[in-house]
Amino acid sequence: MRKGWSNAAGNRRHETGSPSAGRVAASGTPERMNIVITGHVDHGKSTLVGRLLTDTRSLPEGKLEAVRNACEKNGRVFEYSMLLDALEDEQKQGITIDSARVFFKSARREYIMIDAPGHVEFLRNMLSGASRAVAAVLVIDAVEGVAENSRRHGLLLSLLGISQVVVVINKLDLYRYDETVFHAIRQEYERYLESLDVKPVAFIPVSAREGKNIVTPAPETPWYRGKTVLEILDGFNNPVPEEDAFFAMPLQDVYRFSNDNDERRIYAGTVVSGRVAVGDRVRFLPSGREARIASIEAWSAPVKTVAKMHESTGFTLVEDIYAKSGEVLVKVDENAPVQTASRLQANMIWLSGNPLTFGKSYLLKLGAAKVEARLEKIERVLGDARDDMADSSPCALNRNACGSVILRLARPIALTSFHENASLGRFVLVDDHDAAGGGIVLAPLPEEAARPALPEGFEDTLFLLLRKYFPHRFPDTGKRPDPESSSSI
Ligand SMILES: Nc1nc2c(ncn2[C@@H]2O[C@H](COP(=O)(O)OP(=O)(O)OP(=O)(O)O)[C@@H](O)[C@H]2O)c(=O)[nH]1
Ligand SMILES: [Mg+2]
Repeated sequence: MRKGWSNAAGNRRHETGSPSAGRVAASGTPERMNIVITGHVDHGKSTLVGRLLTDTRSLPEGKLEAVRNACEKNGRVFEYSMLLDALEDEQKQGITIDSARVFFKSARREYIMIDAPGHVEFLRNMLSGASRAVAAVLVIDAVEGVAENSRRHGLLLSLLGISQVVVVINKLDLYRYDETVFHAIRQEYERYLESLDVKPVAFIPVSAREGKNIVTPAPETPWYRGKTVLEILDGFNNPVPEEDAFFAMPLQDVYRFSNDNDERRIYAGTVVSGRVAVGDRVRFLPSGREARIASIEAWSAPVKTVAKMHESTGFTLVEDIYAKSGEVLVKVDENAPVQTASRLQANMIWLSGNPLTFGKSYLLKLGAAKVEARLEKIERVLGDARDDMADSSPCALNRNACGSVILRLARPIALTSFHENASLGRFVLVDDHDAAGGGIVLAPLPEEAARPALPEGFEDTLFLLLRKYFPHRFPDTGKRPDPESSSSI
């Protein structure tokens, strides 16, 4: 076993893992699936997850009883969602970094459930767990019916290309499992999702609180012959990591061994495609620097010689090179479709009250890369989630609007289309420290062809006109106005 490693500031990092399930072995990893759970506020997302944890017996020994007893002592009504809070408290005490994730296990595989309380959180989670979600559960409260976030999240899933979707219509106990309530909501939501090209695998009538049709079929819904939530989840497929899929790993950080005399660096990240082995020659993109893998490091785990897709890992290199977090490692002898580009065509959703607009600078986060981005073009806009109206001359993406856009980055980054690799083809745009929008890369684009030269004297004439019509913006100082400021007339 290797010595622990630390980041440059000397803070020890822990491996991500769940103390509750504790089943994520460092080696011989069983199949694992990331699922995002979405839906409007209070529709029962946390209750559903709490139920799944309980009914699959994934909770730590005694946890359920402890929470029930605590409720009784304090005169509170027990809620399944409290189990998540209890786990979160436990996680805060030490082991897991990402508290939005909950683990449970079926006979088929392990699940990482990402509980997204709201759309902004949903987007934030895209930065970590949810961005790797391969399937989604959409929860709808039977009493409230299809709500704003039910639509918004459907739209978001469509834009993110998450095609394995199950809709659960919850709280049917409040209607004594009335079939007509279920069908009415199903019909309305199905029609909406159809317009987005989202085809759920199933609509399931459930009561999360009572545990009906979650893990075991409910006798209260004899009219429903479909599968339970867990059966549907078990039927979802992880993308098959092809044996010869290209290797790619966004570089998250560079650490030094905590051992004082050890000068080596560890290049750390999560493998998002393929595999890499000691001895392989890797290239960092966009810098193009190359080096050979000397060792593969793991925290509290036996020494390994291979790192595979989904594994968080760290390498040392034979030739220590300067590399920045955000670069992407590929293998020199593979033809990985990872491209270096400073423009990209994307499908986006915008969630902030301040519209996505031209002339403004945003922070784009893709993989481990963070780069300044500007809107270059809006090719098409879909309106609010409620009305898919097309706008022919869009000048901004307003709150909750979706669109196809072209973004220009301040410097090139390494990426793929979403189709090639989900992790390297998905991004979030940050506006003023808030995750304000997100999307998927349809295509990395080449640099624009150089602009044709302007006719002689054109700029001077233009500036004279600007000064004439916008004297407040371009006072006559005897100098030419700064062309940069012309965008903010
Ligand atoms: N009657 C009934 N109530 C339920 C059911 N599922 C959830 N609830 C109740 O609905 C309320 C909200 O449930 P949560 O699970 O916290 O909802 P949520 O979607 O996680 O809410 P946010 O995280 O705030 O968005 C709680 O009081 C639950 O007890 C159900 O199947 N039947
Ligand atoms: Mg919740």
